[in-house]
Amino acid sequence: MADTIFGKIVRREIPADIVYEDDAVLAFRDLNPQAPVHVLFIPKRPIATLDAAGPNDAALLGQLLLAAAAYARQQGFAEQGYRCVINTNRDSGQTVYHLHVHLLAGRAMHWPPG
Ligand code: DGP
Repeated sequence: MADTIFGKIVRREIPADIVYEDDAVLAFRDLNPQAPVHVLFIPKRPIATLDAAGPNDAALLGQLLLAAAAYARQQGFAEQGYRCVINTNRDSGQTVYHLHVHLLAGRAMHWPPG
């Protein structure tokens, strides 16, 4: 897949406010936050979209979600609630084609989303 701005963040070629890292996952604050807490969880090994993921990516996708959930618990907002979003392709509003989980928290959110 084509390199993206998130690939540059993984390689530390551009700065980001990194809040979590392990062998497979990197998490950093969104540049354009949509909630008081807005963190992006990305796989270090890039996958362009959820639509491009396959059975070989199953464990990695699980790691992303579990890392987001653990962060929410550690930061103390899990019980109050949060939202995880994976925008996928054009109609969802995906702009960076390196799969990422948006973790949003710190305010009440509406459903259905716009
Ligand atoms: P999406 O629309 O789902 O593809 O979300 C991409 C998000 O990435 C968007 O909320 C803004 C964020 N973003 C874009 N460029 C950068 C960047 O260089 N640094 C950081 N921290 N976030 C970025």
